Amino acid sequence: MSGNRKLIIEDVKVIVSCPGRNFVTLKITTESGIYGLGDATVNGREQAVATYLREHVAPCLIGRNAHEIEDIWQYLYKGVYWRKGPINMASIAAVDVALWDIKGKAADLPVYELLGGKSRRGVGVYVHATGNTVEDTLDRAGELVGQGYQAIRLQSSVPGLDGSYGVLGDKKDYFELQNDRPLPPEHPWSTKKYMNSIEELFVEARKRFGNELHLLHDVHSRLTPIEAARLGKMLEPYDLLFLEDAVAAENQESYRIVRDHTTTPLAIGEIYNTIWDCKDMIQNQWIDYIRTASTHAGGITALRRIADFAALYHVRIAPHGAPDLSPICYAAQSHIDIWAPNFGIQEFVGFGTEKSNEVFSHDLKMVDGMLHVGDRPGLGVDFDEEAAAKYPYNRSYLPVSRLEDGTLWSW
Ligand code: CS2
Ligand code: MG
Repeated sequence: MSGNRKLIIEDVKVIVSCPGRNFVTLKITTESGIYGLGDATVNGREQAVATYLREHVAPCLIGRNAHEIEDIWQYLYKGVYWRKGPINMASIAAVDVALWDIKGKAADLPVYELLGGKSRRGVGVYVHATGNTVEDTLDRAGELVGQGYQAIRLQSSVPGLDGSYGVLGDKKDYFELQNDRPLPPEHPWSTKKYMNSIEELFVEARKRFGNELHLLHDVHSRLTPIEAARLGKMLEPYDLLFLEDAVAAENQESYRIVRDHTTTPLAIGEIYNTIWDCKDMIQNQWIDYIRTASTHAGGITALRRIADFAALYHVRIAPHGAPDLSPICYAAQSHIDIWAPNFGIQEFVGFGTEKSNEVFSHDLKMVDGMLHVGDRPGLGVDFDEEAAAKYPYNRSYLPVSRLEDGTLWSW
């Protein structure tokens, strides 16, 4: 394999920094000086993926032609013998995204043009309203509606389960950096208490906002299939855009039970690493939205493949967009979103913090609840290494969930 326009990879750098959150950033530089950026952040396990990249992946990239994205992807997937897995796939994703960035810069085109061009004016998003009570949650949702957002995910603490679900006891949002705690914070869970209280949130939301606003909800995999089926039926009158992660689905077949009982649209996939993890779910049409993220499912090359496969079965993409995905991942997904014919909706939780904006820059814009992708060549993101050096890695864990008797539960 050659090609006349080789862009030889000269340097591969892995930078772990914590500008408000821990991010693993990959920078691939070619002999021409053109460089590309990738995100390899696996929340709570950042050093594992950084070491994997530094020790095992970087040496294989030096001297290769950066244009050969597909061959490098296959080399890192099939070639290592050990397929799939979050650490492996986040590493492949970071390389893949950095190479797309390089290809775009070399072609002087934004990545979405290389994918086939724009399919829509902007990318529709959903935002989060979270609170300790139904009223707090809906007040927050009201503010977001006032800012022009048209789709809102509602999460409220469960009465009787102190600090659970969505908001911690000290009001620290559950996906903020938990670095003031040496070990994962623990939350109590009771499916009974949750099922007894959840409907009120949506009853009140429809009373307050009417029927036009899109509403969503994330169950964080805490139910069994038959409980999820009951929840789906319970929420049907409130017309959700989707119900997310109702059941943990290492066993994809679980979704058949949920699907057979409810017309509430279903979404899953933020922790899936490959197309294989969602294959049965998509081809049996058990879900409506696939939420695989660029960073966790193998990059732009893999996400494009998942999107095309899903399109055959009327499944739309709704990529994960939590704050533990770096702005580089967010940019990569936005290019996919603006192109994919079967785009559904993109999760959006803001453009980062003051610190992260010092380290990462991007050309995305939010206008009236719609994300607009800029036309800079490549992904349109940049990374300031000097600024990143000011914010060293800071170990932090996601919370864990336990039943009231102490049994460890899904989160
Ligand atoms: C969530 C995430 O955004 C979502 O839908 O499920 O907040 C998730 O808990 C975190 O990204 C975990 O890293
Ligand atoms: Mg989720």
